[in-house]
Amino acid sequence: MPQLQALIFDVDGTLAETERDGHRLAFNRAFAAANLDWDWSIDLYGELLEVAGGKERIQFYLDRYHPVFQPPEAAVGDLKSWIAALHQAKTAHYKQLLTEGVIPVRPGVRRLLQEARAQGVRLAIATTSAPENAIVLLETAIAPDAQSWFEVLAAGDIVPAKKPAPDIYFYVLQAMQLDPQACLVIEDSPQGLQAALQAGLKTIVTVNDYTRHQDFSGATLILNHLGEPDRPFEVRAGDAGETTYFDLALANTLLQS
Ligand code: XBP
Ligand code: MG
Repeated sequence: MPQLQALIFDVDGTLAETERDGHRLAFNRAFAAANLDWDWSIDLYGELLEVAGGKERIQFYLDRYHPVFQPPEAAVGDLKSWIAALHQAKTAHYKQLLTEGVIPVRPGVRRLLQEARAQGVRLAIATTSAPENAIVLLETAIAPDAQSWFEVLAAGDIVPAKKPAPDIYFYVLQAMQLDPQACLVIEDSPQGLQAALQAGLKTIVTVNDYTRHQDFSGATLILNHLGEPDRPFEVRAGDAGETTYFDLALANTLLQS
């Protein structure tokens, strides 16, 4: 079995808990600014997370709750471009929220990234979210130069089919010329897990409030978070041995198991 060569990180829910107090609020701010009386509550948003991607999520919401919706008179073009414009406004609100510093990085993430950099383990991002969102999150929540830590930042519409399709992971493997057996993925959602597994990648899941009760069959290890030396993780499924926080030694053991 090969040694670990790369870690591939999902962004939303994995690097930081961005969904409830980040993306959700940004969607609602964009709706209000567009004079729409839509309000995505915490519970409703949990339901809408079934569909990855902001534009796809708006379309899913319309199909389910406003099936006969017509864009306002003034909107130019078809529904798809109207959604794209609304989503662009949402992205601006989201980036503004991030610069306010409301979203902290999850436990263990910065430590693991630093350990990987120190040991020459390559890093990549595979996210459904827009690239600019991922970049601002890296800069604001992790480090001003954190974008440069990642060799590939695969995001948003770079592949046409979003998670649970495996395309974004195939994209990363191709761009970095990596064998999937030499990589580990960190994800937080069943859609992300499915995408990674279909690309032949072993996956560690760190659950969050929205995903803790979901089905993660096929994951190599399921944790509440990556943990820190003074903040042990809880193992939800899988075998972490005696380890209490996720580090490269554990990553290598899991890769070779
Ligand atoms: C999570 C998502 C994203 C965000 C919204 O992506 O589903 O769609 O909720 O992002 P991942 P955009 O966990 O793969 O990072 O509005 O920018 O699409
Ligand atoms: Mg995610």
